[in-house]
Amino acid sequence: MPLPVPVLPEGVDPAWLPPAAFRAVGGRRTLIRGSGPLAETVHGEVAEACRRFGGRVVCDARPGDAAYDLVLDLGDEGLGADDLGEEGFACAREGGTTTVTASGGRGLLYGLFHVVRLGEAAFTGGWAPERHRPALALRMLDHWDNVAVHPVMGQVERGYAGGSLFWEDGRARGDLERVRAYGRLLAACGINAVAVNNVNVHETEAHLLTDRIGEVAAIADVLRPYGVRTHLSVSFAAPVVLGGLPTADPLDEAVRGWWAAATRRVYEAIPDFGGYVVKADSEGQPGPFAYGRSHADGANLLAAAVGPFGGTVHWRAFVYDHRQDWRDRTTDRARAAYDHFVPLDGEFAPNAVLQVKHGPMDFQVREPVSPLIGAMPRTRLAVELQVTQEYTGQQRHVCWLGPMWSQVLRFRHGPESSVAERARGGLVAVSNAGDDPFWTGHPLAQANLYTFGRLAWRPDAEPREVLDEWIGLTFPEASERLSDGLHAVLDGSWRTYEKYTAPLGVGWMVQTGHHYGPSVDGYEYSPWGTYHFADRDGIGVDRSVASGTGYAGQYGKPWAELYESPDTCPDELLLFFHHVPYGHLLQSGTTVLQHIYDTHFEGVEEVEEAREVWASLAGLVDRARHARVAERYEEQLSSAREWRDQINSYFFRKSGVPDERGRRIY
Ligand code: GCV
Repeated sequence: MPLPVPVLPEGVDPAWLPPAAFRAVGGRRTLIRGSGPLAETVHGEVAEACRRFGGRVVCDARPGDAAYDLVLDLGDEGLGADDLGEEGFACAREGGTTTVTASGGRGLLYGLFHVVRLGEAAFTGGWAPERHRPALALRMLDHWDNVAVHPVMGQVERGYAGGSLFWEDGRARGDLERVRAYGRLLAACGINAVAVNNVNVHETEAHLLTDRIGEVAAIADVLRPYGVRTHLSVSFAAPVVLGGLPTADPLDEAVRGWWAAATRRVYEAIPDFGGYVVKADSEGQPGPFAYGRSHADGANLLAAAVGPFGGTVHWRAFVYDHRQDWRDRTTDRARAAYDHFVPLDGEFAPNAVLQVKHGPMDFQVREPVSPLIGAMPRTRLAVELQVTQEYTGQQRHVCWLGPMWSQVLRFRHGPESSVAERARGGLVAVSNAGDDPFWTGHPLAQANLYTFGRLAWRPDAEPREVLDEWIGLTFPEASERLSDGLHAVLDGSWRTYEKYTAPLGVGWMVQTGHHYGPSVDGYEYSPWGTYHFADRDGIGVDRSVASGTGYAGQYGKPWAELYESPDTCPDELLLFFHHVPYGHLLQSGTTVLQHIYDTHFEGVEEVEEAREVWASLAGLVDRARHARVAERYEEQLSSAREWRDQINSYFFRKSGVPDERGRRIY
């Protein structure tokens, strides 16, 4: 039975799967061979395309029974699908027939979406056979969604796209059709796992593990046909909070028994459950430190519980002192994850994955790649990115993060392997989606979600080409003008955002709590370990080995040496690694202070230009989308001006040195 394509509620944007994206697949004679739930999903997709655009689809006939334009073959024969794994697919074109072969259901579905992306080209001329396999087995989204609305953080922590897709009024949504549509969008960009609740596990959410597992199972049921497995964030204190035990000590037998029993019940409800995500001893969450145990002890406790069922524990490495004394210059938050976890390398169970944020701090617009990723060869690591734009404009600003992620994934700590190669435990990102009609608040932020999925599949893909794919799917009738316009506003938007916000890798300077808008000293005298140390003479954090916190020494060659000296440290990270005078000459030839002035003026000018480009696209994109983006550009521009003026005035007042070009500073 074909699985019907999800029906979107009135007014909800189809994002990168509008019906017209399937025009080339419709209008064909298609044969689907093979059976199983994902073959039914594929069948439903093709049937819907045929319903709209003509053509017909036949299931399970023997090849050769008739001539087909498209054969979607779930089996071991044909194009040597045997070494493609569950998710790979091969495709070829011969004698007027395009064939996709896969040995697993997910592979077949990904193969179909590949054909959708190719459009007419999939059915034109001849082309060389192709084989596709994801570089990373786990491509996952973490949702920081609360089941019950949190008094401070709301329904979705750091969510800028309305309410949760999964939860409403303290329960799983009764109607999960939109979640089904989400699963379909995720499959179309290659994402295969979702954690459905916040890593900060409050009391209501803790119960999802036990008496409320049925709600998670209902979500898992609608995601499964799209090849998306469901994961759950759990509280390390669950044996105490839910089980009534006096302790959550990972070495206590009763605690181990409690986790084993609770996990067995989870798998009874969700047989293909992916596993647990854990934030422990981090920003107030409970963890093994309370019992004098290590994080390997903690992670292995849960790994033992999910292990018999094939599950995984994603144990987050975001462990640092969030109650630091700002007067204390010896403690450096950037060092913390490395200091905590490197001594544990080799101690984690094979199904315990250490999930490391890509930078050592917290998703700032510019950070070096975390040294921890290069320092734990005997541990399975997952790298965590942030698609939700907490520090990059909160989906009110255009900030396409593809180029940043691509740099991170290609970074090599040493000669042997890139970050993507070290991420054997997968690539994970905090989702930016919610129940907003455009899914992501800012319609152009959809490009970030799509790009994340595609880079997780192929980390060496050119981000610009991924953006082309997104444009082609989202706007199937896009003219060259529209496509050029979209590139013009998106391609450089991350660098534009960087220009008008915190300079040269120093980070923060945001308003406290919600993290939107400028406040240069917002976190300067706070306990969070996020300082810039600006005074009348200079700015930046000395993280050198010679005179600073020693963080630069956490890298191997060549980075440790490169970062150690202000003369060789890349400009864009200078203030992350060094405290320098305002007159310090950058490699670009300008002084730090003049760079700050110049980039802040430029950043605002670039937003003004982008706003104009967007205005010129009216009539080329649908009205609602155009209006929403136009409205957000007004906000972005006014916020960018505020950033420019606060930052420039702050440094002018501190240093007394005017802009050499005499522009207006307050
Ligand atoms: C879910 C930052 C965010 C928090 C988030 C935390 C984390 O501190 O501001 O909202 O908590 O990162 O990644 O756990």
